[in-house]
Amino acid sequence: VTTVTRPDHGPDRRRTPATWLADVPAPAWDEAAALIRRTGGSGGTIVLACHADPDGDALGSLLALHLFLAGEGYDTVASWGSEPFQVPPQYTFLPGLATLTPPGEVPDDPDLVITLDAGSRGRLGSLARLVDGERPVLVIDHHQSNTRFGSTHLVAPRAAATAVLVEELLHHLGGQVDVDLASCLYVGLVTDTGRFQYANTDRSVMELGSRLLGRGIDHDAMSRQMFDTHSFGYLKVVARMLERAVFLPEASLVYSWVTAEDLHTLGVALEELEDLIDLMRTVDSAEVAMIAKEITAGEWRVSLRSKGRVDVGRLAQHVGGGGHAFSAGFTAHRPLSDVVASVVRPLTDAAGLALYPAETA
Ligand SMILES: [Mn+2]
Repeated sequence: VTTVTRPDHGPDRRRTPATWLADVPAPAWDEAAALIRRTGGSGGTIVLACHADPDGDALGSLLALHLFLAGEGYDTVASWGSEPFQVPPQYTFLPGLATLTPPGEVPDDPDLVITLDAGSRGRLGSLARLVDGERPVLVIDHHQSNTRFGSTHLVAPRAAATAVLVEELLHHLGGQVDVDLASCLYVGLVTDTGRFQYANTDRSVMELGSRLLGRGIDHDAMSRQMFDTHSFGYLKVVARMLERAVFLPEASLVYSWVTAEDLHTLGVALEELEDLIDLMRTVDSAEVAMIAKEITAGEWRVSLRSKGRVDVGRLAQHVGGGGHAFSAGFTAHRPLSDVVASVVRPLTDAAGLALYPAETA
């Protein structure tokens, strides 16, 4: 049993030993902290990059680490490699958004790159080039499919969110989590746990949530904007998606799609559709839910969710994507019927692909 000593941050820092901690070799934390301190100490530039088209965990993790390091006097630049460089409307309350740098203005030759919530080099979009070559790259992530593309890795597939890992790193850096950092971390935690409802929600998640609430965050206002606020056009997109929904019992799959034309005519941004999949996954007779969103003509971004019996992370990897056992995705440039077939085939031949976890409770 390895015990990790953590600084005492007051009475609200009670902890249950978290299972996910065992995913990261203990020395990696000191290595990561030393790397950051060494770079900062010599006046070096640190580029922080989360995955392209960021979700709540990517944004929250990016901003928490960026705000902390900038506050400590580090020269940090925070960005992600996709255009338009725009924060989805549900996350505009996040602190520090004005300090973000568009990808085109990110320095080409930083002294350290830290990636957040990105499972592979490709997920960094136009910033992927920064992890090539000799410079140190610290990878902070919780995707089971992580390809270990850096030089130092804080990768814990059992961590509920990248924000969980960032909080741990902050403590190794001797950082205090103030209300702004807590707000960022909470966004990562609440979105990646499906509002504390997915199977990745364990005691350590609830305790982190509790610690963050202890910092005085405005969690109810944040939740309202993240989950309960939509444009009128969004309702119409939902209506079209539901109307098209298809149930395939032989694959235990329910799926639907949203076209680029829907988004254009109804004036809805792709980023607003992050939680559509949660509606699809409520269908009682389907183990797997899928939504395909058309980014540009013929290019589909596909989200997959599993209720737990099927490993959709492995399914997504099989078709060129990645993710977690119960939440994953991929991008495909082919006709929708082919996209659907590429998912249905392995689902109807699940034994061949070993999509099902070994033991089922
Ligand atoms: Mn995440």
